Amino acid sequence: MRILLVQPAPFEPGRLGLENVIWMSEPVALAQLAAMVPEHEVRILDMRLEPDLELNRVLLEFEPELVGTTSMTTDCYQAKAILEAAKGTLGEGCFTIVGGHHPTLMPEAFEQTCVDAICLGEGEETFAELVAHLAAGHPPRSLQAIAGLRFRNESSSWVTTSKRDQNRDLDSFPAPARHLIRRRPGDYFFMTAGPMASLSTSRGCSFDCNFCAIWEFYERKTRFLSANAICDRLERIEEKVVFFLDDNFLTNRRRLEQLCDEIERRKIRKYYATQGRTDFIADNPELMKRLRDAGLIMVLSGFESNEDDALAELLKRSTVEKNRRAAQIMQQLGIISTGIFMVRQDFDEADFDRLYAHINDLGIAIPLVSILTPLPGTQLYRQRQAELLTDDARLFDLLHSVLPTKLPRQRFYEKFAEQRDAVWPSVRKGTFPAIFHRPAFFMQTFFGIVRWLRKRAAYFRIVRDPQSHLRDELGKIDVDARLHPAPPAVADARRRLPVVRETA
Ligand code: B12
Ligand code: SF4
Repeated sequence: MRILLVQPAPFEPGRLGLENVIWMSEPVALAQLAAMVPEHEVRILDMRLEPDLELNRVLLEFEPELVGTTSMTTDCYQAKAILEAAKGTLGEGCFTIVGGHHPTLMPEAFEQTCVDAICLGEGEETFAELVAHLAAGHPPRSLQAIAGLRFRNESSSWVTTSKRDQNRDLDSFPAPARHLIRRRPGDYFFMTAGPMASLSTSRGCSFDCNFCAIWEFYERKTRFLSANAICDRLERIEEKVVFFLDDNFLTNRRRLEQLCDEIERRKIRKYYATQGRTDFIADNPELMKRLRDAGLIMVLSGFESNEDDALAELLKRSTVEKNRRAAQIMQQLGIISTGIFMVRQDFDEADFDRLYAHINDLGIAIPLVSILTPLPGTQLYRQRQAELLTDDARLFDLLHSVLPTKLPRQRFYEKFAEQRDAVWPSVRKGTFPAIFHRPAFFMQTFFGIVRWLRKRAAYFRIVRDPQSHLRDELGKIDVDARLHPAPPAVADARRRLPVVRETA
């Protein structure tokens, strides 16, 4: 079977968005699916890196019998546009499917005639069974036997099949078919570091922050690729820089220790970036040192707030003190800290200033300030759905406020746009120790620095301009609704559930 897997582009290239300047990762989900059907002819097309018309060219030239795409919430319209183009060009003979976080958590958004099936949850086995079914010539509207799908049946009604188990040992999945990803220098990067490969080494998280759906997507279970399997994959990766995509890589101490042992034993010399919680860093300085020595260069963590109450409200189950300690440890070790902070809709001007002062006090090398956003599938979404000003998926990018703000919107965005300049002392304080401790790494990123400075200049013009936020909202957020004051805090609605941690 000819299969085309397409990574959607952010809906308007060049506007606000992480991919533009901060983080562009390989289309790992698509490479993972491709690895499940090695007997078929599969192509991967990353539309974030291709001209718009490339999709039409490939559709006409390759004539795929199946087109699949993936979607976060913000990719929703572009993902549908891809499947629309496939149906429009190739007709009903081309089977279309979408999977990923948004289709799983909000499948109704994809129940359209250009979509034949929606993959719910983890995709590997569902996709392999679907391809085998279609390749054997079985009817495309009769998929009841394949678990983990929502599909259009013969009478064009949407039906859901039985639930797909998400228990399979991660080591038993084949490694992603990375050879199908076209990689040119500079395509995939984190800030100045690249060329960069991406590797997912665990699924799920044992915490339950109310703004995040990872733990719900993976049904409160966390599964890990073993240290051995990680190293087997690392040895096949040419890139010097590897991003471990796990949402919470810094957990399960035993696995991390085994990973350090195995990297040392096999003499794998690479640099690693990843995501992890600050409380783990604060509580495990020795292990962080070992990870640094094994090549860990950057950790992205959700610091979220300068107030313990706000952290408790988010069910973050950590403290400002842990954040502070983690920032110190990373400076001491020369690990670059990327810190995500959240601006809330009830912020007044002094709250913005206090947050920026706090970031400068911590000395985070790469501080990223986002806006509290109830993403579909989260507890926060369920709590605050009635207050949403829009359901336009493009604005759920954490850079626009989909809830009413206490400050007038213009002023809210003016204060938000101040961040780039306001937290510059933090960048200096956080970056110099890293350069001092890791000169070899920074020398290697020279071309990345040049490339990044060019992108940054274009990007900062947009980010620094509060009007760009307001322009993006035109026609999407009701002007009258912008004037509504923020409702009182929803503290009563807090849910406090016991946390189940891995036994390390
Ligand atoms: C890398 C990454 C990015 C990259 C690009 C992602 C990409 N699509 O290539 C970048 C940095 C650009 C990014 C940006 C953002 N991201 Co992001 N990102 C991730 C991350 C860490 C890894 C994605 C990944 O490759 N996972 C590994 C693969 C194997 O897993 P998977 O994608 O889930 O795929 C499996 C299934 O979903 C399914 N599947 C997926 N696609 C398909 C397609 C088909 C056809 C089928 C059958 C199955 C299928 O099968 C796969 C294998 O089991 C995830 C967290 C995570 N752990 O997944 C967050 C995540 C996807 N991001 C998220 C968010 C919120 C964002 C941002 C909005 C905000 C932010 N983080 O700052 C921005 C939006 C950017 C924009 N355009 O405005 C949320 C999405 C929530 C949602 N409701 O959509 C996640 C889940 C993080 C979280 N903790 O909530 N992100
Ligand atoms: S610790 Fe991170 S991945 Fe886990 S639930 Fe909280 S935000 Fe999500």
